[in-house]
Amino acid sequence: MMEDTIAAIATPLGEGGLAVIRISGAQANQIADRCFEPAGSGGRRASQTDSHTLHYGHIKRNGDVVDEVMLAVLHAPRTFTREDTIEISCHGGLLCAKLVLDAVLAAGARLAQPGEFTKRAFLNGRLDLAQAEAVADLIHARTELALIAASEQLAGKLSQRINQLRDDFINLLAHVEAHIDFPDEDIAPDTRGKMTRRLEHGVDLIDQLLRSANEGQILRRGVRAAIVGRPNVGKSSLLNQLLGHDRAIVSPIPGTTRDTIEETANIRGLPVIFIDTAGLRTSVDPIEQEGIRRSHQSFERAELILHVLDASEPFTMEDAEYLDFTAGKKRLLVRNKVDLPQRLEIPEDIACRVVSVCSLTGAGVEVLKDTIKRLIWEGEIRPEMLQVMINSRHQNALRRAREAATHALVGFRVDQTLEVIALELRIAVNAIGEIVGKTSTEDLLDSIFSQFCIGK
Ligand SMILES: Nc1nc2c(ncn2[C@@H]2O[C@H](COP(=O)(O)OP(=O)(O)OP(=O)(O)O)[C@@H](O)[C@H]2O)c(=O)[nH]1
Ligand SMILES: [Mg+2]
Repeated sequence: MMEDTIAAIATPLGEGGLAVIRISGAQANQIADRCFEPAGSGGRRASQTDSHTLHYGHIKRNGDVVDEVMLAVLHAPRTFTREDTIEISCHGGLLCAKLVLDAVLAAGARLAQPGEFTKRAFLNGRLDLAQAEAVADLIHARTELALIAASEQLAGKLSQRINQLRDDFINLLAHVEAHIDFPDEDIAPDTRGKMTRRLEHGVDLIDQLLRSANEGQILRRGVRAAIVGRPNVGKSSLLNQLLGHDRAIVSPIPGTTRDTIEETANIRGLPVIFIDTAGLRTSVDPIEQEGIRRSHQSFERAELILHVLDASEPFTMEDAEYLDFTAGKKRLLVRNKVDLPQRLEIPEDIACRVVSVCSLTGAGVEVLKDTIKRLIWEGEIRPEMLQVMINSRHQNALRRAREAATHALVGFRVDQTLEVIALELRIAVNAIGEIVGKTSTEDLLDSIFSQFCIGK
């Protein structure tokens, strides 16, 4: 498959000033020669020009001009995929880009699969697997912090740590195997002790990396926060305040919000997906009933609950029911409408943080944001934490490595045979290697790269 030359639109589909079509593979220059005609007498064909140069001309198909473009020629190996690469900047808009792509395909390229450019970068040794994943994270980053974390990973900070860990285990394994090969030489007790300590150290390092997993999850995919409460207490108004724009319809009529509305906001650097829900109440309206059913679902999937109360009304039975529902979740009581005469008394036995806001004016919303941030993320976000944010695939591999390493450790302590210890160490080495792609199967690669978008 690597023999093919692939092409795809690398920019998002939609209207824009420019679109970029990317071509990569051994035939990239020849394909460009077939469909690109340089303007002016001095213009040279892609295959005859220097690397990293830009050319003005036209994309043609069957003799007709398709578009006026700039064509970048990048010769292997100094390219993202380490293959010959052509990047055509054409006019934006769906149709232009598609026609140029069609011309490129007609000239001999094959349409790339999602993530195939990055997969080639990996297979050609330009990136390791953790770095390739960082490319996807970089593209999907929703906050600046997530972006920093992804760039650190792309720069190889995580890979360095993983490679070092793997080297340590390989060293240890080599030691153990040397003793298996020369069974006459007994392992001195202090050698066994040294090996045990090195292994313990390795397990410590794995634990440190595993601890960063939760934080990595939060930065990557955000935290789901459901805004719940009785009808008309101001849930949608609060959502709009948190987002900073009028996303949801607000009205004095109870039961305004029917469907659940999801929108991501950047809360002190953390991506938080707020979900505005229909106020729960007994209703005969089938549409509202469906909305209420969806609210229940959002409840269950949310990691954080913002329970909104109307401060101008007394505490009701329904409010108490909500509190029963959400018991066991991270939650926050939001006392809304503090601008009106106050009649709300929150029962004292409710141990829950309370923040007062006015969703009409936005008063108190900044304090609310601080409180949300503290509930999701304790302490500071330190730069060194961002270097090694691991994702769930890494987490899974590290867990397996940890389990095997622990078995090996027990093996040392109970004088297990060296063969058994070596077996466990090898499992650990392989599991750690999966993270950077040193031990990878075709299935694993497919599952990772298929999560990319086409053109990446
Ligand atoms: N005075 C005052 N009115 C508010 C405040 N927040 C919301 N309101 C008003 O309360 C009414 C209901 O607001 P919504 O945001 O639609 O309430 P909701 O909880 O989303 O209501 P449903 O979607 O029907 O469940 C609207 O008329 C808002 O203008 C506030 O802080 N002070
Ligand atoms: Mg609403």
